[in-house]
Amino acid sequence: MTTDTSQYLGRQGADWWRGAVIYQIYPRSFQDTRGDGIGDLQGVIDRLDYIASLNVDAIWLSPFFTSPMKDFGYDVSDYRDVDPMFGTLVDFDRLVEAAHARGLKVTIDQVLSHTSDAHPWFQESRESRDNPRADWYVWADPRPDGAPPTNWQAIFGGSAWQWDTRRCQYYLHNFLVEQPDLNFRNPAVVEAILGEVRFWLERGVDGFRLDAVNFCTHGELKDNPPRDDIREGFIGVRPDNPYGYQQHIHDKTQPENLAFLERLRALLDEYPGTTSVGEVGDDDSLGVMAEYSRGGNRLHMAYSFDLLGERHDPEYLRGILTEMESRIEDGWPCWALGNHDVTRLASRWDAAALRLYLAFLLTQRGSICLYQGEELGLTEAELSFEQLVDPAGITFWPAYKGRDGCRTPMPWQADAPHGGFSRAAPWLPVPDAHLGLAVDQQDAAPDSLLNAYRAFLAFRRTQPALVKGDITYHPVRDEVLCLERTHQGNRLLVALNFAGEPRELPAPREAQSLAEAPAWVNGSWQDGTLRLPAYGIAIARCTTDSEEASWDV
Ligand code: TEU
Repeated sequence: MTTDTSQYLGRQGADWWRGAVIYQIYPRSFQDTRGDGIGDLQGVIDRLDYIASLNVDAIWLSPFFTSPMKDFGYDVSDYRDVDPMFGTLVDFDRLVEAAHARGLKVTIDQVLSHTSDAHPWFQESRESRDNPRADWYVWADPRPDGAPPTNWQAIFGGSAWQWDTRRCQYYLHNFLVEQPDLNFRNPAVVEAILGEVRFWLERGVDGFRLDAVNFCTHGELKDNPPRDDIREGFIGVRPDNPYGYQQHIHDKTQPENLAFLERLRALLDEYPGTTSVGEVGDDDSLGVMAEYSRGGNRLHMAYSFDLLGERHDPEYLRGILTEMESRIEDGWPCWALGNHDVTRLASRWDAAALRLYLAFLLTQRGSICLYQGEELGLTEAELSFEQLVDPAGITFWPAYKGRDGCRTPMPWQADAPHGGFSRAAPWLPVPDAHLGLAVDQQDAAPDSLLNAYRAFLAFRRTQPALVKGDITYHPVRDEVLCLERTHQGNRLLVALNFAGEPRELPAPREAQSLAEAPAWVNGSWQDGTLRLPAYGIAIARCTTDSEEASWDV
């Protein structure tokens, strides 16, 4: 193929983020250089060559800001500084410079919907009902009987309202008691928050992952109605958590939040080439992803938990993806199969099909997030109750074990203490089962999962149709999901066999296996027949003049 791919490499131009692959780093668990058992920014710097070797386009750093760490950094007490356990602002600046030198963009988490209760804004706000920041958080009087103002539930357990004895009022917290929600209905709060975001834009970041972005604006203080169809597999939405018993009509995803997103986008537009991806947790996440990312004046992208649950049959996956395509208009999705909030992919879906999942994820239309360790096939760590530190797991044990199992440290070296993560005992243990999967082991093995990720990511970069092309899905047949990506006359066919046994299907005669694809993309197209091994993958090119080539044979 003679197409000049340089403009599609995903790293160049102001829309580098469209179709980019973003590697999520959970700094506490990436690499410790200070010997305290907790990862740090210097550790990320030291491992940038590894990250660049994966052929990803960007990193997303989970929070490293000053924090009492009740929710491991998602409770920020100073938006403008680095927590001493992670290093300093100087380290951060060095990290940005070193990443850029390797062609990696740097995006950071912004936890704007709530602060830590140790944040000076909240400390002031809770002092009285008439201080200058009295209205910066969501305060409300009790009901006449002293009960909380509404029936809203916190995702991490209990009422979303916490009584405060100074003001003799309740404050709203959608997550932990120590994570009071900011009042985005107050224009002064919006101005202050935009100032915090500008601080990082001025420091040269390339974008933001916006935590729980649909929680920023709360609604009228009215009770949420009940629901009876509790879905499983999402944080908070589970039969053992009353958060899942309600329709979340009033507590989040309010139309007024759009005005905030538009202000935020206007700010980002002052810094060309920066981007944003909003995390959405809602009963209608796909609708909110579309609403938040369309129009060119809100977020650049949004992502949800729809591919982060237990279900992974091809009908389900196709259902989510086709619904997204039909609703997103000019918006842009971001997809992930793992993150720091959900059970590790290798333990959640079929461990035998990890190459299939990687090909599935990386052939979808949208940008992609990979979570550290996914490329190694790390399994969920089995921890005892005594080892847990995540408050969500401690509260809901044993029905829900929380998020520690997907947050254990990266294993770098099989024969080093703690897998080479730290000289000291880490904040969460490195499971023995992870040592055989350590980076040094997989680096040396050409057939390793790590090298499969590298190869597929390198291949994807050369295929504009996979990075930015349109997408169409065919009906699932015999557990085989078939899709097409088209871009400027190039047409790629992708077949993904979700069955644990081989499949043979009729296929367009014009389809020709793509020689550039990694060798383990092992299906074949021949004389109108597609042959796929168990969990096999096949990618073919159809020439432009074979538009009529059809799979519906
Ligand atoms: O998670 C947000 C979150 O859990 C919800 O938005 C989720 O989508 C919803 O429950 C599904 O219905 C983020 C972080 O990723 C997480 O680590 C933090 O603990 C949390 O916000 C609070 O900051």
